[in-house]
Amino acid sequence: MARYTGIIARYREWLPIADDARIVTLGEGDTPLIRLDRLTKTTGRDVTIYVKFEGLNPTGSFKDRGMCFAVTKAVEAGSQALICASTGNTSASAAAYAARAGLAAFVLIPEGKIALGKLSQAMIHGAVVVQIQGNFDAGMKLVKEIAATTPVTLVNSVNPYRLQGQKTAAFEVVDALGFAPNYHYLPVGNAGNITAHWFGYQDYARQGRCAMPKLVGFQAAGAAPFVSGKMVDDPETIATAIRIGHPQSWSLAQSAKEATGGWFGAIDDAEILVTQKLLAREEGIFCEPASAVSVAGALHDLRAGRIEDGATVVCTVTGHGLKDPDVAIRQGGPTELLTVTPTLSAVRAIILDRTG
Ligand code: AN7
Repeated sequence: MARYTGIIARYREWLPIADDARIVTLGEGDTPLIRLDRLTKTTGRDVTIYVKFEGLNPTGSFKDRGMCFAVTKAVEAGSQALICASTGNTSASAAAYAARAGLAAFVLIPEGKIALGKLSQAMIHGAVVVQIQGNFDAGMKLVKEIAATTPVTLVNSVNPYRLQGQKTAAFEVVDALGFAPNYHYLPVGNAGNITAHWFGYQDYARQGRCAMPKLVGFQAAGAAPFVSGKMVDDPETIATAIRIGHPQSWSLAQSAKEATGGWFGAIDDAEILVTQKLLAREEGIFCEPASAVSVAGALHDLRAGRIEDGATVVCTVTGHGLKDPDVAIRQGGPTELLTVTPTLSAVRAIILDRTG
């Protein structure tokens, strides 16, 4: 088998790219589709649930698919610099792909509201990190204006190439299963990813490769404009990745929902944390808080009887848990980190206590 070299090589015929283009790749994509055996059993329902673990991309989130394509197209256009606003993952991915391409990267992040792992990524890859005293939505407004008047390429998901790259995740699901799931759950912030999945499934459906799944988007309760039907000015959630009140792909995501017969829902912070821990402890899947929202949504809808027996459900888990070590450590609680003298008796006492 040939060496895997990323989403453009794998899905070139489905992407608008010239034959002689210089491809900027870190081997993104080809992420595992993991069946949730233990968690599915707890629902008592006859369904099959898979996680598409996008946290296993090169920078630890699904953004790498879109960034690979957007940066490849930026290089093709002769761009020298990238810019984005970000809740963290986009900045990490932009910084890495910019480094790979030899471009400058400028990233605007909300001060104090980005997970530690993401900040470390943007910094080590050499991006110019600008913290703004405002939220993601304020940063987004700024970078759009700057990109319109300055020679920098905007690589947020309003850049259409981002969604083209990200649609390859839907292709992989169908290629892995041999069919499309009945339901595909995604965490929603700007709604770029749910839109990209709609594009991907549409591409395959048009060629008769699959039927359309219902696309279901879940948000954090404190940042859920798609559920309330109106923009949120002060979004707040522990899932900082999706702390977004003014989604950029508003109407496209509404269309994705309506065209596929899907819906939107919300999960509060307490349930987000419970689900993050469940995935880690019952299935060995460590995701960041925002990513647990898709699985929480599916479990919620299963309990509510909204999904029929026999259904196949895919939940996209968008980012790796190592992105946000602070939340993970707080999830453990003080009683789970033990300190003892380095003696046989002390260690043995703990083990006997916990296995007895
Ligand atoms: C882990 O990095 O918007 O609905 O600036 O990092 O396509 O916006 C991140 C979004 C879900 C939501 N899960 O995806 C950013 C940013 C994780 C994320 C989303 C994000 P979209």
